[in-house]
Amino acid sequence: MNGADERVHYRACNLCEAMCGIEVRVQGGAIAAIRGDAADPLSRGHVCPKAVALKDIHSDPDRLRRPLRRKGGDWEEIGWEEAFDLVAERIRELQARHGRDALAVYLGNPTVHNYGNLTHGPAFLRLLKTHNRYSATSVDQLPHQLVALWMYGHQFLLPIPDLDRTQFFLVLGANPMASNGSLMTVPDFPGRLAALKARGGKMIVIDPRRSETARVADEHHFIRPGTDAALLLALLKVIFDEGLAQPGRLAEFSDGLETVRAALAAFTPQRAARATGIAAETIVRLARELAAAERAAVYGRVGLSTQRFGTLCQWAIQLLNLVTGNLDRAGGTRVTQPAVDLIGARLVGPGHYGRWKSRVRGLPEFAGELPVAALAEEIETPGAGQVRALLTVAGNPVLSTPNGPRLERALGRLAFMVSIDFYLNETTRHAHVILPPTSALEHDHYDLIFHALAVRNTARYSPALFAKPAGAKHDWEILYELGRRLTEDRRVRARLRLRPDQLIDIALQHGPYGALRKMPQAAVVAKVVAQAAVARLAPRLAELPDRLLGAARKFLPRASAAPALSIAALKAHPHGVDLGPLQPAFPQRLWTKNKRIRCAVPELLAELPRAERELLDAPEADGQLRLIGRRHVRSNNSWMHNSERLVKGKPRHQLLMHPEDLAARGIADGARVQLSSRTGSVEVEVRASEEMMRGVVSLPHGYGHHRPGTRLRVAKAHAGASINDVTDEAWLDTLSGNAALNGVPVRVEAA
Ligand SMILES: Nc1nc2c(c(=O)[nH]1)N[C@H]1C(S)=C(S)[C@@H](COP(=O)(O)OP(=O)(O)OC[C@H]3O[C@@H](n4cnc5c(=O)[nH]c(N)nc54)[C@H](O)[C@@H]3O)O[C@H]1N2
Ligand SMILES: Nc1nc2c(c(=O)[nH]1)N[C@H]1C(S)=C(S)[C@@H](COP(=O)(O)OP(=O)(O)OC[C@H]3O[C@@H](n4cnc5c(=O)[nH]c(N)nc54)[C@H](O)[C@@H]3O)O[C@H]1N2
Ligand code: SF4
Ligand SMILES: [Mo]
Repeated sequence: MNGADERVHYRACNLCEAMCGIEVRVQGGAIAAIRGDAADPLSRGHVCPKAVALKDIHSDPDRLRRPLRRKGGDWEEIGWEEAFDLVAERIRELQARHGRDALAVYLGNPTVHNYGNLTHGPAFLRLLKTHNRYSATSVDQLPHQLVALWMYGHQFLLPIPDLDRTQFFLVLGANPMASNGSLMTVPDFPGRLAALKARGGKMIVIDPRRSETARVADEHHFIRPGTDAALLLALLKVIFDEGLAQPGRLAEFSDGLETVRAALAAFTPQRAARATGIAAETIVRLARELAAAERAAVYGRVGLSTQRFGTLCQWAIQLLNLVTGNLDRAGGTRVTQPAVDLIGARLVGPGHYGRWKSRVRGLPEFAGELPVAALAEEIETPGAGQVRALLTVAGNPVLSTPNGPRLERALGRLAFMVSIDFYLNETTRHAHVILPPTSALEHDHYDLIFHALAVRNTARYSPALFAKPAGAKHDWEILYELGRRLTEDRRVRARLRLRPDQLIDIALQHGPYGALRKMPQAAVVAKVVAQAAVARLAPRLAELPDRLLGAARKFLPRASAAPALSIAALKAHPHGVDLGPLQPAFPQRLWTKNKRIRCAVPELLAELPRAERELLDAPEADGQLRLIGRRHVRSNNSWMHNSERLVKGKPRHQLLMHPEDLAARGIADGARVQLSSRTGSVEVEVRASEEMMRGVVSLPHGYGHHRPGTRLRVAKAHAGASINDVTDEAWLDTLSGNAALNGVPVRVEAA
């Protein structure tokens, strides 16, 4: 191989939220090596073992490259035009016959890791005009967004821990050592934690399992699954009762703190101790330390949002950060200033709640989506509005949503199902047509979502590494092709025809919010006027053919004197650009009408009596085993277990259980056990583990690849069992409708 054949390509890994910069060496058209990009201002050279899987996915013979149509018990490859016509025809026909809501849509997690789906998804979904929209949001972060809407007026005003400056980091229900952070884009968590400790800071972890993150913490406390709301509200109460609340300038634009204080009477440290298993003295000490810390951040993630009182937990976290004066403070928690300001550029709306309810169970919509825990019953239950067709995009709900087997049976009853996905897996095997998009390395990328959730403001554009193969389609092109067949609206069709980078270029030129703040008032006004013009013109631009678009943009006013970002500017900086640490943003960026923070949210206050009954009055340690989930750095949700290099070594999908809990049942370490719940039962191998709290068992999600009819070469040893065969679609965070995937009551018996 001579040097001329070799090239180096820089991009961001899009497999998880950390968006690490990577350096890819290509030799003779094949990837020779993938390593961290030391010049990336955010990730600074960090990568995890999953980065190499980008290559494995790209070259995976299991990855679909041509549309498939189900034919009896088998599949046949068909052409794109035929596939698009067929899908559009079936959707049109079913919606015409049974109404718009007869079509349901499920968007999976990689939707947010693929910017073409983000630039084109919303416009496409709108034209389908269905109320039956579902996504991975309601098995994940819905409570965060709901609380942000209620308190700050916008679902996407999500304060992020300012990890690089904090001195006191209280982590609940998150394991960034394995997950690399979530709603906190934080590549190189280990390095950043080391820096925190080196400057005298402290990390405390609350988790029913002594997780990888708990192991490197200064303190770890076990907590009974699902009881975090009791702990958090007790912390808040101690801070109020002891006169430690010091919201500082936040008090000037926060309403209802007094009402909140008055509503906490029941949540004493003693009663919280009984509920959580954390000693009352510890709760009091943690409250005092949190209040005394100069710069502190309280952070709770998946373990907290996917439990019975998930929304209450996220509210209590916001309040703790607020009353200690840490919200919007350096080293506390702050909203970000992304180069593409999703909120300011109105790429994400503020959201709404409860405008309609799911047909069968009456669960509330949020931001136009219904909780996915209701999808199976919406397919099964006859009547007007019954779901008869389903489109899935980048999702595997059979493995990732509660009571997967029920959903699986329901999928088998659909009149039509189409999946935009490049694997024939546990979910897509039920489709009638599968439309496979290009691999991540065949398209360009800009992290619209994760730049907006990162611990530092940076921007990075990744061009495609490989040219799109002949006869391949990107996700956005698939949406465009379907869209233009399903609508007569010329504007919508024109809008869908624009490439993602053209749309993002317009958004980038709105400029970072941070730059706005530093400008003199007159310049700000000038810029806002200019921005409004751009915003008004942008949809019109969509109607222009490519050739005219470039010309038209020249006449648009440049946003500001500050060097405006653009796709071209980012291309000139292949490692990304640094836009600096998180900046203050409140009250200016609050989206509430009165520009004030709403603390006393009536819906949440109304939850307190229920929390008191179910958490504080519940019999102490009811003897019931509780099931929780976990993640591993060498596994990614449900879809990368066929990368041999990634899963190699001993299987990691055993049920973890405390040795004494095993002994009490006469079960040996390594035995096969039956794990059962109200909804179902799976057989798994059990592993004795001192890292588990007594009475709690842990199983990772995303396994269960033994199902027939898939085209995945997952080695038998790595097939595992699906935790969501035993999670419960009726076990919810009632306020939001988010699935309570953690804390599910279960039994474990020898198989
Ligand atoms: N390697 C890897 N990285 C990933 C993913 C992956 O699958 N693999 N998935 C990505 C996705 S989609 C997401 S959303 C993020 C999630 O990122 P994280 O939120 O960090 O998710 P987990 O690693 O599941 O950590 C959840 C923790 O909550 C604990 N827990 C469970 N129940 C409770 C409870 O009741 N109370 C408390 N206090 N703790 C509880 C669990 O023991 C676990 O340690 O990770 C992302 N990154
Ligand atoms: N019990 C339990 N269940 C959980 C969780 C838990 O902690 N415990 N975590 C929950 C969380 S946080 C999440 S986010 C969900 C994830 O749930 P889902 O999003 O439903 O599932 P994934 O496993 O992420 O599946 C992703 C699918 O997208 C496809 N795909 C990958 N990249 C692309 C792409 O670029 N384009 C297209 N079109 N398809 C692509 C893959 O082939 C795969 O089929 O699982 C949830 N389920
Ligand atoms: S942590 Fe791993 S999977 Fe996540 S972006 Fe970085 S390299 Fe990719
Ligand atoms: Mo997630």
